[in-house]
Amino acid sequence: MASTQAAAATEQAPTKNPTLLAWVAKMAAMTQPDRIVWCDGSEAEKARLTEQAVKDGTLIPLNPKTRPGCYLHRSNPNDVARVEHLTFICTPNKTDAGPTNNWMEPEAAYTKLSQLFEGCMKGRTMYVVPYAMGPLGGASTKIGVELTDSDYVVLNMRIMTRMGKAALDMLGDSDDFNRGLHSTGDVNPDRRYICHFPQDNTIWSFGSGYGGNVLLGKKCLALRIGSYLGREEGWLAEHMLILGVTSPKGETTYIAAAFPSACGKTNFAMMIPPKEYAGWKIETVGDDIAWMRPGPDGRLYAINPEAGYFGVVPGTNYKTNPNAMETISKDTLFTNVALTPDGDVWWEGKDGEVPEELIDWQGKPWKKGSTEKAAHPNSRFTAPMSNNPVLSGKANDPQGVPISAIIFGGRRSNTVPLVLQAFNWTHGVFLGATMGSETTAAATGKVGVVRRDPMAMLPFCGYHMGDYLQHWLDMQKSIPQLPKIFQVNWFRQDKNGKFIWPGFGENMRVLEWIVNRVQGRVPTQETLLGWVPRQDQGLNLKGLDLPEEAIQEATSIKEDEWKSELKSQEVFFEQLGTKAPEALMLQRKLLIARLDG
Ligand code: OXD
Ligand code: MN
Repeated sequence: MASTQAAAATEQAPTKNPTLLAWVAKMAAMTQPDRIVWCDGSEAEKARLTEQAVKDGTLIPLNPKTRPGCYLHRSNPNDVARVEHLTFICTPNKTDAGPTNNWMEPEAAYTKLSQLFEGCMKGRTMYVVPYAMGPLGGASTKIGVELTDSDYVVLNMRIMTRMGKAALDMLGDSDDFNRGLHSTGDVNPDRRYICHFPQDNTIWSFGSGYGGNVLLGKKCLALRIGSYLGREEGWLAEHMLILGVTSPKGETTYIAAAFPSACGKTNFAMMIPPKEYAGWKIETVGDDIAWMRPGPDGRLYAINPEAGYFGVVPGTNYKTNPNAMETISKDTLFTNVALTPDGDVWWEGKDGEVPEELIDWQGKPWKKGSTEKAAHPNSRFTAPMSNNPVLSGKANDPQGVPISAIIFGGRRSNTVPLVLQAFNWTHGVFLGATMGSETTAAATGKVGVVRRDPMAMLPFCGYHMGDYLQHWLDMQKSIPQLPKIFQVNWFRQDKNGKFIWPGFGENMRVLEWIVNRVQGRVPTQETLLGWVPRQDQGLNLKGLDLPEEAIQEATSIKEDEWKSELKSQEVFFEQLGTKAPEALMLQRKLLIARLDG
């Protein structure tokens, strides 16, 4: 059997790359698929796979008049989010994975997962999916190959990455590619593992069909393996959107911003400025991941390694994100939203009346007024970035864009003010390191609990978090023109639990202040925590219907809240033990001294 699979893998292969052929043959011998299909990324292939996915019930075609080229997928209800407790970093030493990751010894992990993968593709097709993370031919671009038995994964990968022949051509005969193996298995949460082997540039994912667990280019390669490679090679792989903001004078400033999952990165990256900002323009380079490395001119350059968006659907509407609504109007895969009687999709927070009747995300009849959600809170769209009306002309530039500001933003109902600027790079790294955020539906587990989420990378850092923070500090030496660092919080609530700051397009006001600070145009006010907008020459609040007290509440710094915040930060730093960077410990001491002083 094994030799038949090996022969089949080689015979039909559109490549002579010996390392790739040998690896595919080895994986095929283990998983024993009935067929091996090498994906070329063509339109014909897309049509074939889509037809087959419709036939086998994986995809439901939507109304071609209202949603041309769009399909609905319903996942197994036990498989709707990332599974952080089943995600492992497999390094020879446990300390290399660090205290914030689950760890398995590599040989033990390979053995355990081999038992699951053994024969798991019998009766199924193994798709060989070559893909590029980053613009084709770019120096920062990385090649991966994902072997999967899911046509849904292939169809998503062709949106999210540059997939097929072009990626294979870029790889040529090189052995420098990520080896990704995925099987949906029997979608049993007791037999579900997402394992990363950074030393082998390998990912094995078993038992899930959810994007964040199985589109291996995204969280697994672009962040977990990427962050590991970034440390080895002197760059940063970050959970950040990248946007360009252009003033009426035509000056463009590029900004990267880290927010935890489901905290509005996609909305921010596609924001439409309010009417007071006529002539200003926001353009999207990326909505989730940034790979950043020093450029020849001493600035930090960022690329978006992805080619599509895997965004949270609920709450998306023409008020919160008109550009996302346009983006998902065609050629989009929807996962776990509700279906309307006329073949369109619906979700909580969509514009217009709530329909009287729907089919919910689990395929069950749903009536208006039901206490159950019609769409899953973590329902998603997968859409090509080329659909985005405000896609930056630089999104496909292999050089990337020079970053002038980095923003760290958590979801905090209290404590963290609307915006502040770090005193310097080290203080900025401290602000990123001490980010906390209330958990969301993007990962399984309790929602709304504050957890430390350094740089929004807690679930995505592929090595010891202490070493990761040290790597950030060390990068200062290789970036002569450092970006300025900022912290924001759109999510502060009043005593009735209502968001104080209106957010969405109005975040442009904060962005303008950041741009002005970067360009050295406005003075600022020093506080215990950092520099904040001055009352006189600060945020532009013209046309914003918000009482003065609300602005004060959103921007306030309450010392009692900061005393408990510091305790929670201490628990996090203690976890890092001796790997907690000394420079950050000093920042902490300085902050305590300022608060006590
Ligand atoms: C995502 C996530 O899907 O962060 O981007 O979970
Ligand atoms: Mn994300």
